[in-house]
Amino acid sequence: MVPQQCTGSGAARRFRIVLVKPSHYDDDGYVIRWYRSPMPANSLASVYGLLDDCAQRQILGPDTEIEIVAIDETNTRVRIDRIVAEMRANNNFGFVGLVGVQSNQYPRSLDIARPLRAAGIPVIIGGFHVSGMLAMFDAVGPDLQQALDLGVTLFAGEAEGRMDEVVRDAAAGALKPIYNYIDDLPALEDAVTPFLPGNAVRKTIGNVTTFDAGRGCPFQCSFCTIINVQGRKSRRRSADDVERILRKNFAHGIDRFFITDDNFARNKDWEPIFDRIIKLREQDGMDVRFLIQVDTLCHKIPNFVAKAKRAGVTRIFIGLENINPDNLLAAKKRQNKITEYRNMLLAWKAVGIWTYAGYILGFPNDTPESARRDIEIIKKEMPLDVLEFFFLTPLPGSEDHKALRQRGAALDPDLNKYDLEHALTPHAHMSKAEWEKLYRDAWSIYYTPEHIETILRRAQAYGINILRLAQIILWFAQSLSIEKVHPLQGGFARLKNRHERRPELALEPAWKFYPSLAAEFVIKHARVAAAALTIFRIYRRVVAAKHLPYSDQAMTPVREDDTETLELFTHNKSAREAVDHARKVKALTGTGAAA
Ligand code: B12
Ligand code: SF4
Repeated sequence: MVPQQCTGSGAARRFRIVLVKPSHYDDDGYVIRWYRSPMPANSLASVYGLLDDCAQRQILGPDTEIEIVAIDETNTRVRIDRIVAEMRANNNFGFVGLVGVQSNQYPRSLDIARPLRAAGIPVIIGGFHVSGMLAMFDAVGPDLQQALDLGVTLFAGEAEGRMDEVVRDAAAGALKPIYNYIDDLPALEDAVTPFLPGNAVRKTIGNVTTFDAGRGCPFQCSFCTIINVQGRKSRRRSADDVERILRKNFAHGIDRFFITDDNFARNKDWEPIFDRIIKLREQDGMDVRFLIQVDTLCHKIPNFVAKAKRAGVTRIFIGLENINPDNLLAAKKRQNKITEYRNMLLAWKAVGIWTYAGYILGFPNDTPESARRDIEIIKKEMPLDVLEFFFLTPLPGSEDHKALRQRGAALDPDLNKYDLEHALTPHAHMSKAEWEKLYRDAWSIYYTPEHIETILRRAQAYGINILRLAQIILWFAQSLSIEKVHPLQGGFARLKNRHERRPELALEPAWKFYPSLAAEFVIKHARVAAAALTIFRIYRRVVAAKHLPYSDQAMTPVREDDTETLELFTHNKSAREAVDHARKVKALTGTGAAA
């Protein structure tokens, strides 16, 4: 493994840091890894940037150079034997950092840590699992205790402003068992910006990268981990920081960005940041483009949509979650008002920005029938492009998880499954099998050839680049059925190693493993080719009809009588009540969207 950062060459000692962003195991027990992953990991870039800054400042003194290696396991095999050999050659002077570890990646992280600890190498685990658990519970639970028993150090909270302490302790051989900064979140203005060296970025698909312009969200959704880990207060990077990040990447040919803020609309500096990007685009000729995550009320913020357009936002992601107000209320997602959904989507469409939305299956009032009906309503009445489905999941770090744990509810003990793609708790109206079937079916109910054609026709009418949209639809429509993973976990060309299997599962014999891997490869690629051909034909048909005007129910501007005629507002009692409530608010305040 070649170091990607060295400073102070000629120094007497080298402090070696290996950063690993772990992946997790698929349902057959193999590490999910791709020839190319979609984009660089922001958690890895953040931690790398902070350590690189330590190296530049020579915090261990001029006689000790700091050398950093960054590995993203979603696109690179982690060779534990090599890490052990290289560390041994350096007298174990350094540490391995397991970075941005989510709950579903925690079992894999322990499997990576075990042989490293056996070889005497210091290991630190940071990320949402450790932070989420220590944010919600006073005592260390059995999962974190397992790491502590191995001698692994846990880092909770954010590392901005704390990395010097960790590196100095590690160099002195005095790492503490736990660094807990969860109640002391750092300001981000002028904080070190995320950065990854070229060779860590090359194994991703395109000219896209990620950065966070801010952290924290003011809302209180009960399934959310962000508010308990990153807080409800908006902390953000300055417009100068954002410009620095954009210019640095642009100079390396990267001009597409995913701003990872969970809710950029509630970043208190969204406007100065957009203004600065508008200047970069309109005056300095930097054609940068963005995907941002926003909430369902963002269109009501004056200028937000218009400035997003000028700042080069081409796609937005919205946590729509559900169209049943009683479900939204149960999840404390009070800011999601079904009476605003169409206004919001039409506002984005009016400026030619395409929309991704997340839809959660398994809220308390969902049944297989109601969820199927809801998806059909969305197809007919809402101008949405890409829809993705998730299981309602009690993620460690969320209020839901804490409440279930405290009630002693049955929770699946395998953290590897906490990836929003598994049923983990009993549901009042569905058996586990029914819930799982609903999840699988949801994708095919939404992405029928007819509806793909409708999405493309609508998008064409709004002036959206439909070739790119068709490619993304191919990815989202097929990922689960062909690759058996959620599109957000996907990549290009799945790789598997026979020896990278969960230790609880047996090593498959070579005669069985390799032929089935080869067959799987051929079958998968044949299926992708067939699906691509189908979507390409639809695309050609839509392009051929370009000169014909197109409109449908979903594209129709919001009208006074929508609340009487659209199923979105009439399909059940709670939807009708939400409409009545919005009417009352409008009568009292003169605002609100309902007729
Ligand atoms: C962007 C993002 C994605 C992107 C990743 C894009 C990219 N390449 O970066 C996409 C959309 C692909 C994605 C996918 C998934 N994601 Co995601 N994602 C996020 C998001 C919004 C931001 C991550 C981020 O960059 N955070 C900022 C960094 C700086 O924070 P951080 O990782 O916590 O790191 C800091 C500290 O923890 C600490 N630290 C971390 N590691 C280390 C290591 C050491 C040694 C030290 C000292 C310190 C330290 O220092 C860092 C700097 O302060 C988070 C939510 C969030 N706000 O973080 C969800 C989040 C991490 N994702 C989550 C999930 C579940 C997933 C998926 C499983 C969903 C799915 N089914 O597809 C997949 C998994 C894919 C994968 N292979 O990782 C969950 C995890 C929850 C949990 N308890 O585990 C989160 C928290 C969102 C949620 N729903 O709650 N995700
Ligand atoms: S709006 Fe999103 S980030 Fe904010 S609390 Fe709800 S789920 Fe969390």
